[in-house]
Amino acid sequence: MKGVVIKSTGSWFTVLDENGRQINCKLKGRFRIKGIKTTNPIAVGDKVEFDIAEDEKIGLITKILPRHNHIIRKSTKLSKVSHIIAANIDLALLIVTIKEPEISPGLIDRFLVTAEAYHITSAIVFNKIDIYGDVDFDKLQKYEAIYRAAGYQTFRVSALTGENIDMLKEVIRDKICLFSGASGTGKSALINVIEPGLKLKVGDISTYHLKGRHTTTFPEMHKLTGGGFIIDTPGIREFGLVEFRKEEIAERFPEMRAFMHDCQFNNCTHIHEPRCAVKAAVENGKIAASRYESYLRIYNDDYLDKELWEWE
Ligand SMILES: Nc1nc2c(ncn2[C@@H]2O[C@H](COP(=O)(O)OP(=O)(O)O)[C@@H](O)[C@H]2O)c(=O)[nH]1
Ligand SMILES: [Mg+2]
Ligand SMILES: [Zn+2]
Repeated sequence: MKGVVIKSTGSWFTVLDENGRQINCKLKGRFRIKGIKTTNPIAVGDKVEFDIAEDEKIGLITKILPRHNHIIRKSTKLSKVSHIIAANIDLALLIVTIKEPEISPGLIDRFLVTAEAYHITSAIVFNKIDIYGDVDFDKLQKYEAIYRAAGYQTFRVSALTGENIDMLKEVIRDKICLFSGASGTGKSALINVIEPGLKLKVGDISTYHLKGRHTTTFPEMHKLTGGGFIIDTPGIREFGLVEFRKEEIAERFPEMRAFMHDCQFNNCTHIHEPRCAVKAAVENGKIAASRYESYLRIYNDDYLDKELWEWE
């Protein structure tokens, strides 16, 4: 039998089968996944095969089907062992707000770059448009222009008034969708308007800080009535400390990727080299200055262990 893992405690797994039944499963024997040293072999989003005897209530997972991506967390940047947070994510939505709390462009870029490294499609959702004034909408337009030019979809929504929620539902339909973003941006409120039956707590201060830095958490996947799943809780922290080789960072900026082949040197870092097509694109406005600045900051490792990890 086949199914998808919707909940994991590390040793027990809730598997949703093709008929919509939920079965508690254990692993048959020990699993090892080639090339990954991990504390847990299976995570939410994993597609598995399992056996269950007719008179039994507990299933045995016999096989993990190939993943098209997965996100991990490491206890430290240099740690060799990682913890798999979720697998087979079709879309990562970054929830941001122009105000309450104020948007952080650096964090947006770091998130998008990480999603690129994981080969996960991502998009930006601007929530709380019900409280924006003229100045906020001006800012919003600037952000939309920057990220659309870079190749990302953006959405304007309000969990409070329900504006554009139907559009958002359409976007996430039939997908495994991850909701991420800083505390207070309205992730729980949005998930509740998308799927009212879930009744997630809204307005709660993140309990993350109380749990401490290296606590292992197992996110849950919520099935949507309209088809698809939402993975709740992964803050940017759960997105993992991806180790970038410096020379690959530029490739994680789609708009830089589009120009870098025209640089004079094929090992161009786009920082100090002559005849750099990326720098030329920044100078003539084809690449946003803020995106290029984020590139430099990530290149110089400026984000690590700073505000980034203060996200949920
Ligand atoms: N005005 C307004 N407030 C919102 C909206 N969405 C969420 N909030 C409020 O923002 C606060 C944080 O929401 P919550 O969903 O807990 O954020 P989370 O930390 O990202 O899960 C709560 O007080 C919500 O009522 C919105 O669209 N408009
Ligand atoms: Mg929340
Ligand atoms: Zn260059």
